[in-house]
Amino acid sequence: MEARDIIKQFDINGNIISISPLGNGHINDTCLVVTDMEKYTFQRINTDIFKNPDELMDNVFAVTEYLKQNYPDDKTINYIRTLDGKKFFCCDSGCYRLSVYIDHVIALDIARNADDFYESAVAFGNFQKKLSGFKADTLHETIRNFHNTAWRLENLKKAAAEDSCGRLKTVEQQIKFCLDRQSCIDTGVLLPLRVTHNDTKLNNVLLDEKTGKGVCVIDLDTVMPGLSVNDFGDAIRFGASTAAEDEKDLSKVHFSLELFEAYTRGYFYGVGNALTDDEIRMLPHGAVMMTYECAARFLTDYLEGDTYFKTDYPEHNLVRALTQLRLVEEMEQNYEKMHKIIQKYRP
Ligand code: GN1
Ligand code: MG
Repeated sequence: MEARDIIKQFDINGNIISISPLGNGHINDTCLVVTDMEKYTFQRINTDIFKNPDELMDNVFAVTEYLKQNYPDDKTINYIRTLDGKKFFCCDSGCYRLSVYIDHVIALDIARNADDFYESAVAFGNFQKKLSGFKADTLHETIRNFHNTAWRLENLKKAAAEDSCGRLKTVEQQIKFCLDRQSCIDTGVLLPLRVTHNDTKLNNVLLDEKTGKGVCVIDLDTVMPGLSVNDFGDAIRFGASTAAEDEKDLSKVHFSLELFEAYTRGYFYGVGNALTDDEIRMLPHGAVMMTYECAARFLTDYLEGDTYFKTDYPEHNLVRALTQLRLVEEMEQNYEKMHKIIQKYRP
């Protein structure tokens, strides 16, 4: 079915004028749809990764309905049902969903300055706080073991053992780096299970194009029970870097304590008193772990022939893994400084 005909299955206003690619997500395909009355975000759900789109869309609707009801003054993604009342539409070419496009915003792959990152932190901190009343056991686990770092490492080991694409020889040093840190994964500290976002990249917060203020948290596909420290950590992984996630020139990639501080300040402002002492203490560990885990995931995908993340060229996943490993190294060197900053801003 043509995109145009698929979009017409949804309860849209107006006649379609244009459909054009949107955003830089690594998983779903996203388009902007303009009609003579409204703009929409149209997405093809990657069902190789989200194997149960019914459960996925149940989660997304449950969370957005909850946010709209309880925080009506805040902007929340507004999903449009199909003409026959379904949450998404499937045909021979895939499964699709549609939401109202949020206008006059920007999504950044790299912070222009510390304020951008601060604003994203306020938004994610708030998001965490707002969902603290949401019943976690009503959510489906859209991807099992999503932030199970030990499991991710086992997958890396398997991919290395199989070496299905003959790429192992190019990444032996990087795999050793990961294996050397295996013992850091399990800290023995039991943290509370919360409803978390699980993909807190800077570009998953829309910022007002004029004021730079956080407008809306997007990409709710992995909202599941999880750990607050992982949400904090994943945001640091992506946003506290001086370069893009796929910067080829490693000399440009550094962990920025200034950006870390901006995020910490914004995050505590947003999340308020919602975290326990153990969680606060483990925030720097979350940053290292999420970066380490992401490196392991990119390396695994590289070894397996780039079947998970979208890639633009053959070494794309390797390039991404290398930036993450560089960040892990620098975070380790700055561990004590991170703790000091946490203490400075914690409630
Ligand atoms: C993917 O969909 P996107 O691009 O926001 C991935 C995240 C990774 C991220 C790395 C469902 O996020 O887990 O951290 O790429 N999402 C999924 O940039 O695997
Ligand atoms: Mg995204």
